[in-house]
Amino acid sequence: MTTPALLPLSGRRIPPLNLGPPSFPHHRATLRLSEKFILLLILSAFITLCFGAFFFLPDSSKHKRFDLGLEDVLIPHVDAGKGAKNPGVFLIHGPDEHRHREEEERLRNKIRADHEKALEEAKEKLRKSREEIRAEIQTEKNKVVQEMKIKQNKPLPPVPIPNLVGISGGDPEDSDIREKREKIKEMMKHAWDNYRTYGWGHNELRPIARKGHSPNIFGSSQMGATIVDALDTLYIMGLHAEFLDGQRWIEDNLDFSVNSEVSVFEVNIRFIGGLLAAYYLSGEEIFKIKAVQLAEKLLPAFNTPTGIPWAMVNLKSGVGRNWGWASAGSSILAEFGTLHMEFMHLSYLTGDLIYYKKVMHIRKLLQKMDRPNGLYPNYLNPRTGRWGQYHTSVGGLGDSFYEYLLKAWLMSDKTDHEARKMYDDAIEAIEKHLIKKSRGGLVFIGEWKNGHLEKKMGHLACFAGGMFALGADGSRTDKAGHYLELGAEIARTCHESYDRTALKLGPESFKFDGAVEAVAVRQAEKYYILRPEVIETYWYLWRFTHDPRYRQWGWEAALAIEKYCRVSGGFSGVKDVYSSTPTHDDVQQSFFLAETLKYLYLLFSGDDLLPLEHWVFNTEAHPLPVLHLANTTLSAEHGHLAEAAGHLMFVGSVPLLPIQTVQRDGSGCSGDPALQQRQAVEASCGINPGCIRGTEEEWELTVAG
Ligand code: DMJ
Repeated sequence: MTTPALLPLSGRRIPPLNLGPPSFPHHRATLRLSEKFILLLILSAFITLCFGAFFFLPDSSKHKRFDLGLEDVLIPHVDAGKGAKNPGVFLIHGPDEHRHREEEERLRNKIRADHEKALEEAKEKLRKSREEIRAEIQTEKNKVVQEMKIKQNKPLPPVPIPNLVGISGGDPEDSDIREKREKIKEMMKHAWDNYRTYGWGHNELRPIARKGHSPNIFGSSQMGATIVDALDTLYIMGLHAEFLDGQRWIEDNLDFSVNSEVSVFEVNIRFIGGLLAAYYLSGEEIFKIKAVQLAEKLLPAFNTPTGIPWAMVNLKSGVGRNWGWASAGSSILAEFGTLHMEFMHLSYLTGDLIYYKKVMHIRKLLQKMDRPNGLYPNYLNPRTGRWGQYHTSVGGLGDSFYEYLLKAWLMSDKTDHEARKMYDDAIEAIEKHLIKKSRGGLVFIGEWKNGHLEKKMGHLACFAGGMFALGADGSRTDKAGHYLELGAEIARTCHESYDRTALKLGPESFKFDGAVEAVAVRQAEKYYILRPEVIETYWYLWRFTHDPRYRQWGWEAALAIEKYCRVSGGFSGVKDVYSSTPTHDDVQQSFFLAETLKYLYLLFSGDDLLPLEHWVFNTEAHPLPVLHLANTTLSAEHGHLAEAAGHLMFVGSVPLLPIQTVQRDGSGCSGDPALQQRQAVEASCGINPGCIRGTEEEWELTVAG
């Protein structure tokens, strides 16, 4: 039986394959179906190969083909000379001549640019100091280690969760206050719902354009900054469905392996602070895991010759750099000095000392430096370890550095005396050189610029009223009353800066010059971008004094925000607080949900919601629990801590000690005399038995503290 030919075989006969004795010993003019199939396969494989070779081979091999003379076939002919109007100018024939010419040009430019870039890089390398090259190598190494860690996705070891007091409640008894609190909650809902509808996943919202907004501090990726920043506010307001929605987005979408250059400071205070607070409030592990993953991505920023981190870091490459505008390539005091709270919690939660070491190193370095008039300048060069321009402020560029010194002490259950001393010293110098009273009797904080006091106070500096009140208790001899009073004076001045505007909202900065008091003079300083600092100060003063004026002032601000900043798509900043017909800036800042609305809500809540003896708010208003571990660590009833290897504990008045898995009989400790000495100190602290892990350097730090 012959099989009908499927393909015309041009009369050629193909002999049958000799695979054994043929069942029908005869010659055939046609092929069997299976044979045809095999032939078809071979043919199609050949065709695929030919096409594949052309389309999928690397560019360079295509170029080689051109070199072999195929360019005439594959690209239109390029002709110079004779017929050309301008000799030396090439004429390209063919319908796509323009496109091809551009393509060629692009290719040439790319090669030229790559070449120049490589040259520049080589030159740059030669210019670098040994330390810098070493730091770069370290960055690379760390990156590899971190990537491995992340890949392993190890669950974090369990640690005892600090005492979490007052994570809900605070219902006011007074019906008027209850109503006000409800109103603030409604404002939060409006801000969140609109972000949910128009900006979901973007970093912030443009409430008028009704679309996402991405400020450069969060890099080029959509990292949902508003979601992360708002979570704890949603939680304490009891907006649990919204909280869950945010949590799901984080679980499914929040990814830090992105090629994006972010601000180390902003990402720390908003993301790490926000995630840690969400973790402590809700107990959901995912927040802790994400916080740690992100923190690992920030670590390369510390690989500078001095260990003072860069302002920005690329989350993927780990390459860091500073803001172009910062004095002589400096890092900023308020940025590298506002990592302590979050990093201490990271070390506590992971048992990894690296975070603790990074921030303690910064502290040690600052302690060693001379300070003009006892003041910390805002700029420090991370390459040389020298101060940049002598500019000191309690507002932008300096603010939260002072705040974190105080809060490091509070967060350590008041055992980190070193931080408290640094805070007290700094505040004394600030009071002496920067705090003045205006002719009209308003106390303000000026800025020190190259040996001269500028009588200008920023909105940002208004947070200091709350800081002075918070630091009053525990201040040097007989000064508690004084600092509470100073806090109240700053609150009054900042309230005046609001009250003297058309909108009853404060400008970005205001002057005290002759007749002008607490008023912005330059147009560029008249905006209000939904900032929280003044309301933050009202809240702290309310908690410490219960003076009703603070609730009244807070309510005035809330009404003004509602009236002038609310739009149907959310809340927006305004460009001029002195104009009764405001223009909106069309940005709903993430800190509006994290801070402004949270402080307002707390202002109209009872003190039992997030009590200040148990919680310390980071500079983005994310509450972190006080680590009350001093007398409980390793005691019999806290045996579980002893089992959690490599975790941190507070020992009496010293900062943090790393501990090894503790053996109750003391066994397992090294015979090293230094370790034995540590054990002796440990025993004298009432922690017995146990042994301590860590290098000499850490130990010295601990004892010195
Ligand atoms: C917030 O991100 C933080 O409060 C920071 O410390 C300073 N400024 C903004 C809000 O104004």
